[in-house]
Amino acid sequence: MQKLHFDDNFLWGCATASYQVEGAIAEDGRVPSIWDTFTGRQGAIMGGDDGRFAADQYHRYKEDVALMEELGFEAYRFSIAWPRIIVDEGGTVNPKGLQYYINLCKELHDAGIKSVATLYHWDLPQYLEDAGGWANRRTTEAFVHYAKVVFEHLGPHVDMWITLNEPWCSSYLGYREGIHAPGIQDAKKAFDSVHHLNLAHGLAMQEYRKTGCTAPIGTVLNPALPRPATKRKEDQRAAAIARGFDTDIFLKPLFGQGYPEELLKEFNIVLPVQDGDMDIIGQPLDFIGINYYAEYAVAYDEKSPLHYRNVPVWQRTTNQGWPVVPYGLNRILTYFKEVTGNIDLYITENGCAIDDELVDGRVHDHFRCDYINEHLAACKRAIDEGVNVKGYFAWSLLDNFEWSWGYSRRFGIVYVDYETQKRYPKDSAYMLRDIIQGYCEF
Ligand code: GCO
Repeated sequence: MQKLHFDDNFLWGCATASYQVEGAIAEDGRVPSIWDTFTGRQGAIMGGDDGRFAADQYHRYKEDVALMEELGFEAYRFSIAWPRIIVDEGGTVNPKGLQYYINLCKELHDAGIKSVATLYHWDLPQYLEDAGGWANRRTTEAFVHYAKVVFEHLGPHVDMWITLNEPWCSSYLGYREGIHAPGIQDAKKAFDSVHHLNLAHGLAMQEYRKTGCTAPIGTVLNPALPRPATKRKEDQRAAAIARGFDTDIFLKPLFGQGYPEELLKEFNIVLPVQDGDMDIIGQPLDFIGINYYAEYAVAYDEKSPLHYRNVPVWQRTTNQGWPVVPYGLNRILTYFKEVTGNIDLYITENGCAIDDELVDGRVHDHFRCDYINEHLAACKRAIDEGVNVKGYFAWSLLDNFEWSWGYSRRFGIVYVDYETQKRYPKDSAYMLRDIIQGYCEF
C-alpha cells in the first residue's frame, strides 16, 4: 500500500464552530448573539433554519470526542462562544460558560486529542452589536476583556489558540453584503470593521503574550487569490484588486507591511487607523491558519463596485456551486510563504458540501473523498516546494448549521440525522482514519 509521506508530527484534525454545532442557545447563562437575531429575520436563512439545536454538541461533546478518538484525530478545532462567557456590557463573566469549555478540553485531553480553540467564529454578543458591533472601535476593547478572561481560565487546557476566524466574512458578509449576521449593507461600516477586527486580533495577541502561556497562537484567514480570466492587462488588474481586498488587507498588516494603500485611495476608502494601531496589528504570530474551499477566475468589470467579477467556472462543483480547484490551495500556500517569510501554516478548514445520502447507516461520499485527497496532494506538493505546512483540519467533523444555507448543506465527514441527533461516519471519515495512519488508497 502506498503511504502518503507527511511528516510524523504533521497535525491531523477536524474543525467545527460554536454556533454551527452547539445548540443550547439559552442554557447555562448564554446570552443572545447576532446569529440568534439574524436567523430570526424573515428570509435571511434558507428554510428559516437557526442554531437552536444544531448538532447538539453542547450535550453530546463526550460522544463526539469518543468519535474523534475512534477516527484517529490528533486535534479538534472548536470555537468558544463569546456570549456564553461575557454576558453583558459591563463585562460580567459567566463561570458556567467557561466550565463547558474546560470540560470539553479535559475530555479531549483524556482522549489524547489536542484542543485548538478559536476565540471568535462570528457569534458576537447581541449587546455589542446594539452598540455598533465591529464598526465601533469599542468592540475591540470588549474583545480584549473577553480574550483575557478566556486565556486566564482556559490557558492551562488549550494547546493552540486562534484569535479570529475569517475576518473577511465578519466584515464583508456581515456589514457590506448583509448575507451574514448582523445583516447590514453599508460599505463604510464594512471597511471600518476590517480595521477593527485586525486591531482586535493584535490587541488580543498583546494580551496573550502577557499571560506567560506558551501554547502557539495565530489567526485564521480565508485568503483568495483569483486567477485573471485572460492575459489582458485589465484582467490582470482585476485579479490584483481582488487579491488586495480579499487577502492583502488582512494578511499584510500582520507582517508590518501595511494596508494596500494605492487600492484604498483608488476606491476612496479610508480606514479608521489611529496612531500606533499598525504596530499593534503586527504582533509576531506563531502560525497562520488558512481556510480554503475554492478559487475563481476574475475579469475586469467597471460596473461592479470594486471593478472585478467572477467568470463562469468549468470545474466540477460542490452542491453550493463552488468549483473544485486543488491547485488554488497550492498557489495560496506559495503566496503565504513569500509574504510571511515562511511562517508555520495550518490548513484550518477544507472540505465540501455535497448531496449525501444515508443508506443503511452508510454514506458513500466519494466526491468528498476525492476532494480531500486532491487538496492533501496540493499540501504535499507545497511542502515539497519548501512551504511550512504543519497540519490539516477537515471541515467539518459534523454536518452542521451552514450559516445562510441553514441545514441544507452538509459539510460533515460524519452525517448527522437531525431528527435523532445520531452520528454516522461517512466514507470520508474512514478514509481520513487511514490517511492519518499513513495509508491512502487513492
Ligand atoms: C468558514 C467557516 C465555516 C463554514 C465553512 C463552509 O470559516 O467559512 O469557518 O464556518 O461552515 O467555511 O462554508
